[in-house]
Amino acid sequence: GVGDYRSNGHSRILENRESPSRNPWQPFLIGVAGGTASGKTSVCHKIMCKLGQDCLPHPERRVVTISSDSFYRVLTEDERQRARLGEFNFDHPDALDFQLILDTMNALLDSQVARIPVYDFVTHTRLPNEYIHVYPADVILFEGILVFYFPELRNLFKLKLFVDMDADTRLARRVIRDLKERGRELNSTIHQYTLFVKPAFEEFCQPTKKYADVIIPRGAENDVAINLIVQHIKEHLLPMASENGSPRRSMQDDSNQPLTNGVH
Ligand code: UZR
Ligand code: MG
Repeated sequence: GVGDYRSNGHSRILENRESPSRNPWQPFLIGVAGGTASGKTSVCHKIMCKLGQDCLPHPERRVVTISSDSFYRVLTEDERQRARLGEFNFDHPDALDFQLILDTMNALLDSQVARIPVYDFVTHTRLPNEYIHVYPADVILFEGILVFYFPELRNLFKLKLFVDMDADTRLARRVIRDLKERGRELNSTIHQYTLFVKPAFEEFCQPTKKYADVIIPRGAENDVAINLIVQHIKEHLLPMASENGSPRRSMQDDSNQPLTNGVH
């Protein structure tokens, strides 16, 4: 939904900027890569839940997830025609608007509100005058098959996760998802997978696994790995836990509580 990316980090950003003794506040940017249907979205959701974010109203969330699906390039008429015939490769890095991704991530790291386009997969254009506003949060998860492909983007991540899942499981899930959620036909799903998805995974996604700090086998099922990551995120955020003598609620002490202390 449109509100999904919302998070209100304003009050604390301003407070931190007024404190000269402290490094400028920056969101903790996490990249989440992995093949199609590997469980990237589910892993991000689980991380948010375990940080107590899912139960918060969107404007109060301190953790936001952004998907690279929002950043597909607007296609030319010729490309759109090919897309309609299933002959356009959406799994190739060129299908993404890399500059817009970079500008958006840099804006968020610079504590600015970012405006993200809403991509329409039916027309392969961006919905006119429709944007999702992302407010700088404490933790920003950016997930997508190719988020480690571009070096400039890759270097912005403070933590890089690769969600690993067997290719046959991913194909099975992708087929079910395309048929159920995307209204596609079995034949065209298999055709697209064979022609584009699989080769692009092997050429552009799989090789980026080596850049990961943590590889998560079995994807979202792997609660042990997800718990370790959540613990790491909490520890990284801990130095910011108190402010001007008024202690923030420690994220470590109350892992089941939402991170709402900046919101008054
Ligand atoms: P993941 N994709 C869609 O087919 N429709 C959408 O609305 C969004 C994404 C496909 C995309 C790529 N290619 O293969 C894959 N196309 O989903 C990436 N077309 O998404 O990482 O969740 O599998
Ligand atoms: Mg997904």
